[in-house]
Amino acid sequence: MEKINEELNGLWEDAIRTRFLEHMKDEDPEEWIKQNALDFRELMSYYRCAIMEVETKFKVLDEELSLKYDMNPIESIKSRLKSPASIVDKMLRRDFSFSVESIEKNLNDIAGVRVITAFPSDIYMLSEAFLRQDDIKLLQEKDYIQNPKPNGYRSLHLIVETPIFLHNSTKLMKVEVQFRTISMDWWATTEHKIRYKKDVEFPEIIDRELLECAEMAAVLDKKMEIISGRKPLKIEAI
Ligand code: 0O2
Repeated sequence: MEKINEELNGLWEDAIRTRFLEHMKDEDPEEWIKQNALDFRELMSYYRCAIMEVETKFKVLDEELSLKYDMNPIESIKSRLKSPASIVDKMLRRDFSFSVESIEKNLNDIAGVRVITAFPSDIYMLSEAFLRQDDIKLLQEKDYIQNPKPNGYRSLHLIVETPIFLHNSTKLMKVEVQFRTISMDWWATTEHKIRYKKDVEFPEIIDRELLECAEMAAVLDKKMEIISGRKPLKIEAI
C-alpha cells in the first residue's frame, strides 16, 4: 500500500510540474507542491474512502436482491480515482483557479464508480434504490440512456454526495456514479480506444459506424431483456 501511495504521489507531482510548465508559466510548481502536498494527498484519500462507501452500498443491494428475489442485477463494479494528470488538465481547461479547495469545489468526477448491469431496467431499479438511502444526496443527474449523446454514448450519470465517517468527524464527498449495461460499457470502452487513436483515417465514417454500433447495441439490450422474460423489479416491492 505504501508503495502504491508513493507511486501515486510521484505521479501527481510530475503532473503538476509538467502541466504547470505547459500552461501556467508565471507560477512556480515547486512552491505549489510544497504548500499543497499534504492537503492534496488528504483530499485524494477522502475520495478513495467515498468510493469504498458507494461500492459497499451497491454490494449490499446486490446481496439483498440475490437473497430475496434470486437476482444479481450487478454484473460488475469498476471504480477509479481520476488521475493527477486528468485533474490538472480539467482544471486548466475549464480555467478554474488551481488550489486544493478549488479542485474539491469544481470537479465532480474525481471519485468515479461504474455499475455494470445485464439489463437496462436494472439500471433504473438500482439507481432508485441507491438514491432512496438517507445519507445519499443527489446533486446532478444526466440520463444519456433516455437522451443518448449525438455520438451514440449511453449511460446514466449521477453526481451524489456521500458522507465518509472519519475518526472524529464526518465529511461529505462528491462521487460520480455511472450506470451502464454490459453492451453500453463495451461500446463506450471500445469507442474511447478508437477515438484516442490519433491516426484514424476518415474520422467521419468512423463516427457514423460507431453511432450505428451504439444503436445496434441498444436494440440488442432491449431484445435480451424481452428474451429473458424477467419482469423488471418495481422499487415499491423492495
Ligand atoms: P474518465 O477517463 O472517465 O475520467 P462534468 O464532469 O459534468 O463537468 P463532463 O466531463 O462533460 O462534464 O461530464 P459527462 O458528460 O457527464 O461525462 C463524463 C464522463 O462520462 C467521461 O469522463 C466518460 O467517462 C464518460 N463519457 C461521456 N461521454 C462519453 C463518450 O462520448 N464516450 C465515452 N467513451 N465516454 C464518455 P472523462 O472525464 O472524459 O474520462
